[in-house]
Amino acid sequence: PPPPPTATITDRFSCPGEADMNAPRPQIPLVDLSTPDAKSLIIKACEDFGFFKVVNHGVPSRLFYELEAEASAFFSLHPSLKEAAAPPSPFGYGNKWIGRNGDIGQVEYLLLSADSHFQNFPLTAGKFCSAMKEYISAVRSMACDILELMADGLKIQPKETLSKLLMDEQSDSVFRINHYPPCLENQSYDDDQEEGQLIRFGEHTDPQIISVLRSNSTPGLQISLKDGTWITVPPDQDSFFINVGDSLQVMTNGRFKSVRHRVVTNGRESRLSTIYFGGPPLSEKIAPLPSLLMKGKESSLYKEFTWFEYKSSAYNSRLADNRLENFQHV
Ligand code: GA4
Repeated sequence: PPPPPTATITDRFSCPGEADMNAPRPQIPLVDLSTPDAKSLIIKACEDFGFFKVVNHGVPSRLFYELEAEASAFFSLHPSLKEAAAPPSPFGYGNKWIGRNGDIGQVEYLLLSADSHFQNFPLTAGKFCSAMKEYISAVRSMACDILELMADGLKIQPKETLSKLLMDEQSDSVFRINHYPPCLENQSYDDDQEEGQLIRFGEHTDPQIISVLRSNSTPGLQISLKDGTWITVPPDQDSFFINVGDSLQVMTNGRFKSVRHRVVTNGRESRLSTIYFGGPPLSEKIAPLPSLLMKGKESSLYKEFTWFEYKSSAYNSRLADNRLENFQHV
């Protein structure tokens, strides 16, 4: 049986570290992938936020609307049918429990390997699987374009240094679909209650290299700024949102920051999000890229480790933990 929860889903969103309401709120960085300044905007966004929004990404909207329709149909099935696809460890349907170490959220989800052919998954046939495959392949290719712009902007050669990790046959990438159903009457809050918000997916950073998120038009995503204040990301169903993951923070020797994020909703409308987590092969060594250590002038902030070692340690941690701490040089 899973360990007892240590937080409750009805925890009210109090605002420790909430920014001064009168202070100007920083805008989420926006990158138009079709413009020549995309490269420099991406670098700046990754340094300042570890997060940005992407437009003109070239992924046909048909792909995400088809996937959304299939995913909604799946989540509206009778619980016993969804449970047939459980547990989520390593891959399958999950409900409330996040990871294996006692974290919970008011969310149901599907967790799949983005690199397999969904073997061991009960819904391997049919439109849902083909929609996922098509979507994952388009999103992976966009993530690779972005990683190549990053490499170029950071003067890393060859420019495929980062993208090839996602294209590798052994790449350990994950695909996740999160569904936040409307809350029961007594769990949602009135408009006039300022703090009427529920934390649905607790704060965390993503362990991989890069994450690509797309959601429907229900708000919920928040990111943490460097000073610890939270800002709400206005939803945009036609755009993608990019997160720097822990591994990319290490490869850039801390120049890019993996972004802390969480999902907070008022529980009224249902939110659906799909996330591709681009990870390297398990045997890949994760370390600052030599060309970024400025010809030996800058020392590495991190101990060298393989993705397997980092992932194992991450999967044994709690959601909100600072997972890179154990891998930092003191
Ligand atoms: C966060 C990013 C991805 O959703 C995920 C998550 C994973 C899980 O849900 O099983 C983890 C979480 C994520 C990081 C710490 C561990 C593992 C839950 C958790 C408490 C699939 C991933 O790769 O790491």
